[in-house]
Amino acid sequence: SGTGLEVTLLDYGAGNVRSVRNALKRLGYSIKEVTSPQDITRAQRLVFPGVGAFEQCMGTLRRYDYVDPLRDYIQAGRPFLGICLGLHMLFEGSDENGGVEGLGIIPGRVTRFEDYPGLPVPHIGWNTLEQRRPSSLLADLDHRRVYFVHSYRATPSPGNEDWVLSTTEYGGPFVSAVQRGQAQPLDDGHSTGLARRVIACLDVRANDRGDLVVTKGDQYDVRDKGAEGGGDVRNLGLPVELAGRYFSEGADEVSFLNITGFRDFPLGDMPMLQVLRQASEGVFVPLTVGGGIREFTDAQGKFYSAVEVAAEYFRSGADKVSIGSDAVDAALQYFGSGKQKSGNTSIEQISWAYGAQAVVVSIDPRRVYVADPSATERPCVRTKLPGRNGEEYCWWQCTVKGGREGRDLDATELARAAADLGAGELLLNCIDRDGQGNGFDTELVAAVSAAVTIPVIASSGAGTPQHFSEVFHGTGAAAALAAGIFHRKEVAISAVKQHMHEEGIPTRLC
Ligand code: 1PR
Repeated sequence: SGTGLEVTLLDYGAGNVRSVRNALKRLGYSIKEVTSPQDITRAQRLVFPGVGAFEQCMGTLRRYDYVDPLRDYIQAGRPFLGICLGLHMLFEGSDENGGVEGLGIIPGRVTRFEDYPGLPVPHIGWNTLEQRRPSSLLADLDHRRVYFVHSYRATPSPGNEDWVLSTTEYGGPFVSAVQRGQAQPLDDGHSTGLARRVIACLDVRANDRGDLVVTKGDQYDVRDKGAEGGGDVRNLGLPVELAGRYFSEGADEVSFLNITGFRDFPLGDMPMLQVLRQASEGVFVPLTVGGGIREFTDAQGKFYSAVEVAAEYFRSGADKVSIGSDAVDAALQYFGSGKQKSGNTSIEQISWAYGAQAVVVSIDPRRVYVADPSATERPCVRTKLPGRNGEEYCWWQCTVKGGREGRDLDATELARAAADLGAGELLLNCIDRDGQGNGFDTELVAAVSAAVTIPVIASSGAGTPQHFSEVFHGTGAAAALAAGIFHRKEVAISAVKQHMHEEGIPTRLC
């Protein structure tokens, strides 16, 4: 506990620092912001939660003349906690953004993970710290798993071995923590390695009275069947309350999807930003927000870039943003120009500014059956679940605007384009399975996870804990997401994880 103590926080304005702020407050610290180089020099304990891309981070430190005071402060051995980029920038430099120099305090460079089969990049999720030397710093960690989300890492070498406190295994060891100091090694006998994630998803929209509620569709239809067609928007609870419940029940991440974001100006949607701000005060697992992440011109003619829209969500507590409809347009533009990267799509711009790990592309596909692959130009697979007329082949048509309009693009094509443009993860829904409770579309998940080297989140259709082991055993999914069964308390997150553990699937048991 830090009751009564002051922490100086170096927030240089990129990414989500709110979670660190909230954690410090929860521990009882008061927070002083760095607003001048002198604030660094005078700090008693300095926390640097580096978020985003290396060049943005170092560029901002240089612009505000923070580099020398920061280097002097750390070299003097004064209390410093660097998180993520706050660790990376201690090294000599990084290959990210074409090569950028760091503070040069620890020997070694930060390089990109190499592509190994079955190991998607970015490395995302709860992985284990292998302690290299005694330290009390890690003593309170439950089961030694912590959450990672990054494409770049430093590796241990003879030059930096005095610094390395822990390494983590992902296609070889990388440096996950460094320390100047001592204490006890840990061995608690729990499973190790990157855990497969279980994600709770909240589809959020305003009901007919204008209140923001968590809703849930059947194949994307979120209205109860009324006497004359569309009834009320289903209300399964309040977003902040449900997010808090899922955090305490052991969800590895929580996602909010503003499902009508495609038609409203998201920055006008203050309640959604408010939801994020409140949720991030009590939810200490990563939060993703989707819906309406794209550039926008408001009614007064003021233009907002996709990066500005995303920035507002990051500032409000989101760790990642999820792009749906706009990613489909970007992929069509990409294929239309012979796989040229224009640099002006929302995926590219947000990825450049905040790093690939902050950009999720949400795919909303629907099965299209064909009797023969020659009947379509889209890539087909032979399916074990033939269509109504006995068709043995299918492809998965991408849609926009919450499934309202289809495009001539297969889910695997969108996946490849998104990954090439800089997305760090795919949220793979399936309209046919959404809300049906009869399991994930494992054929779809297998096809998409085989098409890319970034992590794929399987979504839509979970009805039982067995559906999770089915998708993890049968496909390359890195995570699985569910909504309805958790909202209606039909299956507990702990029951899913217990089942995964019994099936030998690495999971973070709480
Ligand atoms: O297009 O960038 O504005 O983003 C809109 C976002 O909202 C997309 O991520 C899209 O998936 C989502 N969305 C739009 N309409 C709906 C709808 O349901 N009418 N929801 C919608 C997507 C699917 C999952 C759901 C899983 C699991 N919902 O989020 O949570 O299918 O459900 P289950 O476990 O109950 O089967 P843009």
